[in-house]
Amino acid sequence: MIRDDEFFYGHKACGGCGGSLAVRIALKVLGERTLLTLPAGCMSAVSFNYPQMSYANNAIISAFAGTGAVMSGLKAGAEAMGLKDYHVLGIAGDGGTADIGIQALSGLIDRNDEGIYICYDNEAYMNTGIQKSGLTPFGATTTTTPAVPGSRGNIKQKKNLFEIVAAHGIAYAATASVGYIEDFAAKVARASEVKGTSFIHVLAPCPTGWGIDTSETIEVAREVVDTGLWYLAEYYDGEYHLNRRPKEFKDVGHYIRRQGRFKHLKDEDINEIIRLRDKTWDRISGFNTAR
Ligand SMILES: Cc1ncc(C[n+]2csc(CCOP(=O)(O)OP(=O)(O)O)c2C)c(N)n1
Ligand code: SF4
Ligand SMILES: [Mg+2]
Repeated sequence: MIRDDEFFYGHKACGGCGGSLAVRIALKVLGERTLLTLPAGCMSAVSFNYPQMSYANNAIISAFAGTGAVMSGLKAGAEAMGLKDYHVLGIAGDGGTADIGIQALSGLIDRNDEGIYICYDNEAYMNTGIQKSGLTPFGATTTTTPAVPGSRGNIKQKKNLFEIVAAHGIAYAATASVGYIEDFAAKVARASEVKGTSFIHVLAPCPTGWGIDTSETIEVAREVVDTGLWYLAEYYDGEYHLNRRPKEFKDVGHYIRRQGRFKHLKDEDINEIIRLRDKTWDRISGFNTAR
């Protein structure tokens, strides 16, 4: 049950932006009494355009590396002011979370300060023109991993951010996709009930950087889950839980071929992506089944 109220509107995100959908839904779940911090990245660049601000709740833009630290500051400030019934929320991109912000995130979890950290993952530094981040997938072309003749684009795999976070012994962590929006909304609600730090890693396609049509965002965000290239899971009570265990995976080739960022890939590269996926599923198939 989410509110009819909108807390994120009038922003300048591109049509079909998956990140802006994640922000909108998270705020509809959490409501008006949410103290939000965002670092540099698309979701702040499109929304803090003086004299306009696109958040109807309390929101601030912070330094690129600082989301986790600013969340602790917001919590301490709210306590000092004697506020009641509020949420502390940090929303940062993949670069702002898995790369430059990882130290502040680790410190936040270590302190176990109460707040929800959402990483919207569009798989590159989009706001500055599509550079590779630690969460860019194998094979993607970016301006810093360009697909020139004889190259596959990015040769690294995504960091396993979900399990890096879980390894801290966090009370609650989850993966999600804007393609399964009810699942994401339910996870935001669960995260908001945690006494301590909680974390959600939501995959959020970017038509501009991925080379898809603006109408394809949701379809692609579902397909990445249905092909097994992204898994929906939670970590709580010290254990991993899988939300979906597809009996059969959808065609990886179809997912790859529809995106401009992968158009240089050959059949053997797609086979490599399938091999890496299968290796991941060999490992995670031992996860519990989620509640
Ligand atoms: C210390 C610092 N380094 C670099 C930048 C430039 N910068 C601003 S946004 C951005 C990219 C953010 O990427 P990501 O966190 O993935 O968010 P996205 O733009 O993809 O939404 C960069 C490199 C900055 N603002 N501060
Ligand atoms: S570049 Fe991508 S992430 Fe940034 S606003 Fe546009 S669609 Fe959204
Ligand atoms: Mg990004």
